Amino acid sequence: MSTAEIQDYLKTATVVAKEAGEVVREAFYKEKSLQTKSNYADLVTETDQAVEKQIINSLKEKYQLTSEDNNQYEADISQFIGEESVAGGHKTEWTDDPTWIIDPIDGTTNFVHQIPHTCVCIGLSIKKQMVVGVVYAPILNEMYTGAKGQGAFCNGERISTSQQNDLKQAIIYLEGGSSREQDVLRRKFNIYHKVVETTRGTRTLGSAAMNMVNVAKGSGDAYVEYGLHIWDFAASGVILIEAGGAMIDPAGGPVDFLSRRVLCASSQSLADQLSTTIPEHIEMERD
Ligand code: 2AM
Ligand code: CA
Ligand code: CA
Ligand code: CA
Repeated sequence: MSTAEIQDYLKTATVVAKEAGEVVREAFYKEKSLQTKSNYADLVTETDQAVEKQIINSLKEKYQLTSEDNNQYEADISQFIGEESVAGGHKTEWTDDPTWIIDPIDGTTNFVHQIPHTCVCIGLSIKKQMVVGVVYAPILNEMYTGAKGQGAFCNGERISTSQQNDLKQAIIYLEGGSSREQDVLRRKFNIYHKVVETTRGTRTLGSAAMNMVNVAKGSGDAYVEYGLHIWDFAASGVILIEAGGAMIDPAGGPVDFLSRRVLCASSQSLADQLSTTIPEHIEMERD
């Protein structure tokens, strides 16, 4: 794929994310229509679903994949992986085809509670390699973009990681997550304990993508998570890598987007240190 083609995809994703973000912003201070998914902490709103449909329809329109009936968009979803479409029964089938990977609202709980760290995520993979990533946080007015080999930007300004190499001086993002399974929580909080003990501090933004882009711009140094899905970290992953960061499996070795696990850091050295510090790794059921 040529640089010009990648640029075109990035431009499209940016425009579509901006339009989606307007819808999120419009709904942010209004009453939400809310449902729970797997448990009482796993939320979805009508806005999540509406925004995902809007994004998919806009991308189909741009690349001439329009179906006559907008409600039929799920019929040819093979090149789209979106959280709410998967929740609606579509399996995560990630192929070598160009695939848009969409999280319409990352940080739904923040969105529901009017906490501004909430964002629209759009990534593009080609041959299972992430080539474009856009994370737009409409309440914060932050548009993060990244394209393979072309750097990472926030509102058009180049961003880079902190290059922090000393775990003792590092700030690590961690999340409680939305699982309420006792075994997962016990392991998560063992990890939490060790990370607090060995680092300068921990932070929780309530959005996987916001944690990742903050590491990408040097506001904090690492993030480790178990329980994610590909749409939670595909787009922000491109931005992080292009900003000079490293993304690995928490137990070491290359990241696997279907493993539900990720460790990202300002540098490879910090990623490796954090990986070996973590006392146990949570095995998740793969996507
Ligand atoms: P969401 O808002 O799109 O559902 C909160 O912990 C962050 O992690 C959010 O980015 C949330 O995405 C994502 N997340 C969702 N389910 C999770 C889980 N079971 N474990 C960890 N993170 C999860
Ligand atoms: Ca969700
Ligand atoms: Ca998410
Ligand atoms: Ca979501």
